[in-house]
Amino acid sequence: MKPPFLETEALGAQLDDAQVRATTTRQPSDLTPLGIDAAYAVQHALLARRVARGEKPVGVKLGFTSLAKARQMGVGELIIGTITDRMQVQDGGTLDRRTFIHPRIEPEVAYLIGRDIAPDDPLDPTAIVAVAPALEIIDSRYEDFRFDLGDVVADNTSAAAFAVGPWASPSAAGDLGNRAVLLEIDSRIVETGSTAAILGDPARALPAAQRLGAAHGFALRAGTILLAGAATAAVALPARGIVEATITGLGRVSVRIEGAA
Ligand code: OOG
Ligand code: MG
Repeated sequence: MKPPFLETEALGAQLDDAQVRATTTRQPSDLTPLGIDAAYAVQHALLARRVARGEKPVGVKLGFTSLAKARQMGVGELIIGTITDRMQVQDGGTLDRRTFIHPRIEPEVAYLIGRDIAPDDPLDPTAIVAVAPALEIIDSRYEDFRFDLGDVVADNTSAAAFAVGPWASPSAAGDLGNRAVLLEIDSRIVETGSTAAILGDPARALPAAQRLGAAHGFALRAGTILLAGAATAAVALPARGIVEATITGLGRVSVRIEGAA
């Protein structure tokens, strides 16, 4: 069932304003849980506002691809969101902690899609032309970082910022099914895991994105960055310092956090 237009726009505006002002807002589910189609409609309305301000979508992200994340947040279904050019920070670049509410950071694998993929195209792993280690900053716009499935989908899957490390060709990167993942803050290890935590093998991210994208209105075009989902639980972003993710045999990516008092 399609949600009423006005309600979709109002919720999109509410979440968009919360992000812009770096303040929390109420969970829609506190009143009535959003159905999945209604939730994606809100997410698309929220993205349309960002696009109207000049932002360009550059990719999609998957959420809850790992058990660690699903357990941490109490949501067990795969979700998809949009990442934009405004959210991207260069590898080694600086993020201002004050632009976020209660940010967390997590190590991910990023894929680069090399050609347009139509919703009913057969699965084709050669559509991936590059792969890289990545960091995602998530920042739920909801009080206490608490949400149900509909809430988090409406909030663009908590997407806030991301960085992608050096791209490698898939053949040079080799099988990424089980590589060690390290998350470090100022050279102190805060999380360890394996790429196997991502859907059993992050190579499953493309088929998952194709399926979710087709179901919920996300285009996978040439040049799309695909964030495959966290390999470990997310950790609170420090007030300042350097956060680095390392994936064995693939490389490392870092961001510097500044701005907090
Ligand atoms: C939702 C986003 C989940 C991931 O990698 O699993 C996600 C959240 O945890 O706030 O990005
Ligand atoms: Mg993530």
